[in-house]
Amino acid sequence: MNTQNSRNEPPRVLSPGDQQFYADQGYLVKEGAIDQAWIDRLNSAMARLVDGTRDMTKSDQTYDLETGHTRDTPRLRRIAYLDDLDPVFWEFCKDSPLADLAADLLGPDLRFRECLINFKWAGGGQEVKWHQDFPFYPLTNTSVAQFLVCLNDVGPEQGPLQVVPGSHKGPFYDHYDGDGNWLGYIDDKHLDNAGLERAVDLTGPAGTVTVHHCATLHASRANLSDLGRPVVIVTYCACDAMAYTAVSYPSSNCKKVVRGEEAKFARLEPMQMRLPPDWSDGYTSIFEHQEEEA
Ligand SMILES: O=C(O)CCC(=O)C(=O)O
Repeated sequence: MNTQNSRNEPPRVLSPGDQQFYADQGYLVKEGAIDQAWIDRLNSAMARLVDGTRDMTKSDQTYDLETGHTRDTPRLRRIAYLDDLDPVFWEFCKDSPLADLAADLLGPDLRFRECLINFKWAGGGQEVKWHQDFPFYPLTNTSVAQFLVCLNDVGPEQGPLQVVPGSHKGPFYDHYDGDGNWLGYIDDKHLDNAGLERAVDLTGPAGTVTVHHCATLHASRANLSDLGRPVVIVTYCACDAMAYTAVSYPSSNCKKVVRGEEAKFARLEPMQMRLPPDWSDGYTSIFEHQEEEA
């Protein structure tokens, strides 16, 4: 993992202790990382997008509707391509403290990959099964991570993200079944010694940012509470991490440099990584893949 700042610049928003915690544990939780003014703007933009789905009757590559979605009671699992849908989201990805936080963990030369919302709607929002992110989008090195921004307060009853501390130092797991079908999760039979009993819930008030390393084992329970759990998810990577495969949500901003400079060299970590399916003709969402295969 490369959490070192190769230009020896001081961290922008994190402490050296935060950086060390991430390097050791493969995740970090920062309460108050995003201020209320940003959270209000993001919530308003999200509400406008949800409102625009009222007449939709089936999911497409941008809007992933949950069973039970109607005009009067919209229910969604995910909206992708946020940075193209509303300028507030692109401004957030490039100009907010989130990119500074990401640069403190992934390196000063930082590339944007994607921005989406996972909703976990109140009263049943779907679980996400155990998986690692890197097998979905292998790059030449592992300086890539997902940053989740809580738009509501998130407690244990709302299906928060769960991670297994330290699991980023362990193996990459296969996300296929025995017949070579993509599952989008890790089959239970591989998880006996994965340390799931040590998993921790990543909770916090609105404005909390959680980040997990691309090899960290993570999942989340269904949201059976009466309070939704919308999180904006932004994926950044180091500029010298080059993609081996198509990006799931290739927005017009995908791969733009948001901090520092474009890379002159690719940095390669030795690895043997089973490639995901080719999504260059379109990706739907992890919820759909996991549901199909369940
Ligand atoms: O929204 C969640 O709880 C899980 C997010 C996640 O792991 C994913 O979308 O890949």
